[in-house]
Amino acid sequence: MFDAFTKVVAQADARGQFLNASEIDALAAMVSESNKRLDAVNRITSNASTIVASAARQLFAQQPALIAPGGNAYTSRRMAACLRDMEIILRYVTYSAFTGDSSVMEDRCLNGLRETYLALGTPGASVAAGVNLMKDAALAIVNDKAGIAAGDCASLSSEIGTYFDKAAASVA
Ligand code: PEB
Repeated sequence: MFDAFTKVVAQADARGQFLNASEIDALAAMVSESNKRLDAVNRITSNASTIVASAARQLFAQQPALIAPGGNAYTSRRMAACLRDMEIILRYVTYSAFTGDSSVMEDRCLNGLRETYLALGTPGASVAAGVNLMKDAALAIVNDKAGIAAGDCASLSSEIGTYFDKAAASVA
């Protein structure tokens, strides 16, 4: 498991080189902007159940077959498993956003997930659609201007977006 710092160190070590100026500059920028990152992680974390519930509601509105008899989220057991899976994926996105690196999510959540869904008969494309809906809901909350010091969060938002994209692509 890497974070933005250990990843750069591992890459430099593999080359047998010191950290170069652009690597140090990039990490220094990450440190100087770190309050935004912590605020974003805090906002997603403290609104996790809202993000999961609103994404799931939209997913089932768009794909009603999932909750119809015989559907992959039909019966409260499957519905509970589905909401739980969405929450697990969102949790790993927050870890990735916190550390600035997706390896924790790739290693502990996404690795083998496509094969798991294939074996379960759970439609990966629908899970991916759910992840994309969580992305929209989470980024709307991250970018909410209310109650927070104004700042440019474009690059942080797009970085966080890539973690959702990675999760969606790994199961689609
Ligand atoms: C992954 N999901 C399910 C299972 C596992 C995971 C291992 C089988 C065991 C169980 O039922 O608990 N577990 C989950 C995960 C990690 C993990 C991400 C990462 C560390 O350990 N059904 C739908 C939607 C979708 C869904 C498309 C978006 O209609 C999910 C939610 N996952 C779903 C369902 C099941 C499941 C299991 C319905 C139950 C499948 C079944 O038993 O029929």
